[in-house]
Amino acid sequence: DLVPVKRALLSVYDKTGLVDFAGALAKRGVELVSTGGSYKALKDAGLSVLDISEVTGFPEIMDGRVKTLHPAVHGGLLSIRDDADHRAAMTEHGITGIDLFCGNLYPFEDVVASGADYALGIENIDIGGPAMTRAAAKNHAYVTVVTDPADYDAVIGELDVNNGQAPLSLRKKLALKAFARTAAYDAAVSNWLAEQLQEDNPAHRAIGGQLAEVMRYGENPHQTAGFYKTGESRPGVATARQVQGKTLSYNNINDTDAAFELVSEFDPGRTSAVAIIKHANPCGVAEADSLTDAYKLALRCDPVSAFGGIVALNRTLDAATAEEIVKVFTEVIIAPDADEAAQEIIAAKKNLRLLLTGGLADPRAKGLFVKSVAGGLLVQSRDNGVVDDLDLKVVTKRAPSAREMADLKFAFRVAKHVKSNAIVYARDGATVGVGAGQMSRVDSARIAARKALDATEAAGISEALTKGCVVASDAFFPFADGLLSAAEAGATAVIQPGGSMRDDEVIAAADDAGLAMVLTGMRHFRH
Ligand code: 93A
Repeated sequence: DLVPVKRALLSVYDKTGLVDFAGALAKRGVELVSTGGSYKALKDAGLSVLDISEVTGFPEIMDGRVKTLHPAVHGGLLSIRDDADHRAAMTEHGITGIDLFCGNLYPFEDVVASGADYALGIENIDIGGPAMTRAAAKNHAYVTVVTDPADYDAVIGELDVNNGQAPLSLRKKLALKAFARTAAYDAAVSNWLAEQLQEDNPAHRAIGGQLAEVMRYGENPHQTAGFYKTGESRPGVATARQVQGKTLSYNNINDTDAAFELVSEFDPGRTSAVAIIKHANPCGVAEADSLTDAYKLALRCDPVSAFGGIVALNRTLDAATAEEIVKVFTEVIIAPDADEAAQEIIAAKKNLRLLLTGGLADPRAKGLFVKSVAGGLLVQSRDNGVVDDLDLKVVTKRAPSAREMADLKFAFRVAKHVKSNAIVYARDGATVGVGAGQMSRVDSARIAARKALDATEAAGISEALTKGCVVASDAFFPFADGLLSAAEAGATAVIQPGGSMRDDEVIAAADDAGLAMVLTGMRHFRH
């Protein structure tokens, strides 16, 4: 499993640690070969080194575009050392084996991140570097590939404990790292190109994230997890500044995203909105004149579930609202901003995370939504439908009152962010019961009604919160039963997409029950 390292090829853009590493190799009897700038750095440091053109017998041409793309290089990296035919080819063409490749690539990501124009971006796409990296990584049975200066010391350490030879375990580990690097590099190139061409490139963007963080575990402690960032500027959990608190867990990130995407539906120029999220579903959402009122109303919907929840706000967090939030055990607060007094109040709760996004996410923005299935990825455009843009049709004899209409829009806005089947009861700009994630719509309706009764009881009020409320459904009522169970609970108006084969039956039932009903023509499934 040990391979002697006799010849090394070094071709790095980032020359950090290069001279020390090459010097350490030379001291151990390794012959050095190098390219242009790397060669110069080594030579200047007094090391004995061969220029790559002495190996290829070919000059560097076309402004360096072709300097290492040569059979003498790739034959040296790819040959199977104990294969007779490969050995014969090496002898015939005068190819010497390269046992170690040390390389890092043109800084394409940095160059485009700093706003380079098209031509400069293209020029910074490294071709020869990834080719050598991949060749060396493929042939890790014989070759050690070093792509990260952070690994230089460890490689020398391994050579020392193994008599100048590289062990297979090291070569394998470094090969994996090398392929991960070239994969990320090509993903960055394709993402940039898609952006330049203003093309939506689902496959590329889906896999184009950069590993930003390795989490302690995933959804459960026996699962590993990482957070990949796509580099999109959308305000939210991936781009927010964490002001304080422990690092976010996998579930925290997922729930915080759901919470912030939901409050981003509420225009801060019109209203204050608060969402409290548990397990990616809202256990209370409200809008009001002040954030404090909105928070209290959101909490009223399901104070039991709000324990350990995520709170998202659509306006700058103020001290009065912060005082209310810290009364309940809360995992994360996310808001566009927080004033100083509010931050002081939050600071007293050391573990409570506070994330500031600098703004809200545009609910109408295009974007991608990725989900994995066995053996594949499902990619769809994000659900960017907004109820204000829809052509709402009143289909019942009675039209909703202005108050009902405002609540219907509110409830449908919220239902979009509730897992299907979603039923949302709302009154006066606040949810009063949420039924989420059931396999039948009528069950979601019953659960929402049940939760509204609990909330009424917890609030210690005599009149049921569902009395005179409205109800929203994320998809059509297939039968009249779900609608009737909402009417029974006290709902007076309904909003739903419509489009069922039995729409006529459902509309007739609504009329019989004296309900006003609005069809949106747009469904908001969320699974
Ligand atoms: O322009 S390239 O794609 N063509 C090549 O043949 C080639 N060979 C190495 N870029 C190439 N490289 C890259 O040059 C390496 O990946 C490395 O980033 C850089 C090292 O150049 P120097 O040693 O001249 O600084």
